[in-house]
Amino acid sequence: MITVFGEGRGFRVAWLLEEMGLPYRLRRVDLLAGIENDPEFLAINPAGFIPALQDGDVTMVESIAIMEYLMSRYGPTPLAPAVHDPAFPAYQQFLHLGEAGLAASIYFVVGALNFGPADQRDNWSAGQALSVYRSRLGLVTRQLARSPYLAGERFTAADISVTYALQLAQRAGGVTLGEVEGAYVARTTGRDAYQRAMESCVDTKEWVAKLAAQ
Ligand SMILES: N[C@@H](CCC(=O)N[C@@H](CS)C(=O)NCC(=O)O)C(=O)O
Repeated sequence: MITVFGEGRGFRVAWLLEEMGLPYRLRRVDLLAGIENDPEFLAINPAGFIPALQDGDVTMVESIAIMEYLMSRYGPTPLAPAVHDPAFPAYQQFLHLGEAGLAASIYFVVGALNFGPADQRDNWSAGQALSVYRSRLGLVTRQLARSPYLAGERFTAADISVTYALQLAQRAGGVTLGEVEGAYVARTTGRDAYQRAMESCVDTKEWVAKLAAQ
């Protein structure tokens, strides 16, 4: 049985697993409770961040690498265009830009805004991270003017990667999505597999509800 440790970016993995129809279990990891209190998880990922994956004797971290592993191991799947498919270059680029360009930078803005001391919420590093996020977002906006999904006409794992980042920015990064990005997120999150992942990721669901009530 595939086990996904932790939500946060683990939501991407759960969504992908739902899209692929693969059974999995989610093992809760509570970062706020202090990861030092979770020795079982630290044995899986001594660096203490989420998500992690366990699949038989395979243990992995990094949400995008985990998605690539699952699609290669249990594919082929239309979520990952083949290497000679004309959609492949854009797919590959946006799959990684969703984390390396977007989520990795907005994550620090989210941290500063939600957990930082009041006088540090707008510090230089948070400003730089936001400006990196915005510049990468420009590439997403340009691509969405060309096609409904980031790799073209079809939904792929690149859309899972980027949708997660856009939602993180919108929910907790103080970012308002533009019309094009908003319509895109409505399109990607309207999928049944997204809804099923939301049902199974109870911490994410609870966090989203809490933010919406604020
Ligand atoms: N690039 C990694 C980022 C992982 C990451 O930063 N996860 C956050 C939660 S979504 C976390 O565990 N933060 C606590 C820490 O880094 O110690 C991925 O895509 O999996």
